[in-house]
Amino acid sequence: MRIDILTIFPEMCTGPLGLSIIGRAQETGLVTIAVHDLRQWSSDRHRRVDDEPYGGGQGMVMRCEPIFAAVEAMRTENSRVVLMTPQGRRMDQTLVQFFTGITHLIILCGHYEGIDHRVVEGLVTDEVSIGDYVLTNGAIAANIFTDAVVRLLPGVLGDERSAAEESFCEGLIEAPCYTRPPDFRGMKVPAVLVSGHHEKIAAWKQAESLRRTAANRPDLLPEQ
Ligand code: 6GU
Repeated sequence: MRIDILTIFPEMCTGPLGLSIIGRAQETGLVTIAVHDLRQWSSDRHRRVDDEPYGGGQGMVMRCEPIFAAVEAMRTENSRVVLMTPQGRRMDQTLVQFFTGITHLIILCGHYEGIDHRVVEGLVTDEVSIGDYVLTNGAIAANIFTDAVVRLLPGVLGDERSAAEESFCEGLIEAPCYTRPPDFRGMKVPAVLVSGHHEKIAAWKQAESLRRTAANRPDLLPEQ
């Protein structure tokens, strides 16, 4: 998979995506991530990428020209052009899985009050929001989207089971986990986990998973 990220704050993406599991996935060639400064495609004397909104109103709007120039320079027949925007479809694991099947993602990071709507109509294939709250900058959302997609690519997680067994895969929250020591300040690891009894451990995990889902995410429980 190749991912091109277009932003006016490239360092907001290169830092976070260059480390840990996503950083290693890039080093081993499982994914290529290129972060581009949108100002490169501004023909404006001052490299401006924003302007005042028609019809008045608060803030500035991102201009069409640099975004069309950039996307037209990099897209192919296999590209999807994803706009990170709080007005997009709310991301969940099902949407993330859909994007793992795409060979080329171009991610546009919004900023300011918004983006000229001709970009949405003329270039964008998918509008994605990472949740119902507002960020200052789409680059932060692009990191989250990229991380969620790339970690599902074959070979990125060392243990192939990790992605399949984790939270949300079966629609429930995972059971809690523990490591040494068995007693920390009087807080003990549940006895069943150190019992070595695999069936009892599996039953305990199932019950804890249900209990924690009911407490934290009742919306995930199947209808009665
Ligand atoms: Cl994708 N961008 C911004 N600026 N805020 C958001 C978002 C995206 N998703 C949720 N809030």
